[in-house]
Amino acid sequence: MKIEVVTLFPELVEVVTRHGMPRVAVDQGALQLGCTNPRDFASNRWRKVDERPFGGGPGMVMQAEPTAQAIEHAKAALGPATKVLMMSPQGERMDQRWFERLAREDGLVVLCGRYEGVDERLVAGTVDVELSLGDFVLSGGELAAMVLIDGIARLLPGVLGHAESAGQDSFSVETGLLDHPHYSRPEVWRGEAVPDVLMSGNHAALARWRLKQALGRTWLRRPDLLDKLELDAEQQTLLREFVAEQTTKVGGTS
Ligand code: 9D3
Repeated sequence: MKIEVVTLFPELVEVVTRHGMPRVAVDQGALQLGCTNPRDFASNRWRKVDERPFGGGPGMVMQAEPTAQAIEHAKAALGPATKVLMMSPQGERMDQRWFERLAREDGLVVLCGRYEGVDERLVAGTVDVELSLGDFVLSGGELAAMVLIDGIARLLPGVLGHAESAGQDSFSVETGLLDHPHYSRPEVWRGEAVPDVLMSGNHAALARWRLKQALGRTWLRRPDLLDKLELDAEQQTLLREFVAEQTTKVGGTS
């Protein structure tokens, strides 16, 4: 997979492949990351790429022409059929399903907006999809692009240790549940022991406990995720057990 990011801050975006899974993906040859800077296509002596908005208002707008030339340059490296994504607060909310879909592409161009936005004539004419991280205000699209690259890198074939599949993830579309809690050595830490079931060696009981914790935590923290699922009989029993234990806990001594 080749990703070309169109950005006024290439040095910021390149940081994402210096650590962790995206770095592994690059080292293994599963991912290539390049950046193209619209500033390199500015036609004025000052390499200026922003202008005041027609109609007035605060801030500046990224101009269409240098941005278009940067996208065309990026696309030339990847082939004319390559999808152009734009990181934008007006976009569709990114989620795991977007990562899974995009990880199947051979290449992507990712446009990062800065200032108040990008000239709409360019957006309408060249951008295939606008993607957002969520309903909060960032100062530009670069961090969103880095999130996207991180999320995609770990899905590329051969990048994750092959034992785990992406399907076991907390947010995988497959389980639709939050993850169960994790514990490691020492068995007692500052007076607190790990749950007995983890030390019992009973694999069936462990699997049931983990599923129960995953169901219970999803019920507590993200009930919206549970609404989308059809729980089977065992899952319903486990969740009911979790809920029963929870209400006795909250009740304290009662
Ligand atoms: C406060 C500025 N807003 C005026 C009403 C508009 C605005 C313009 C540009 C808000 C944010 C930005 C820059 N943000 C992004 O480019 C961005 C973003 C975000 O801000 N939040 C969540 N996801 C994303 S993806 C790209």
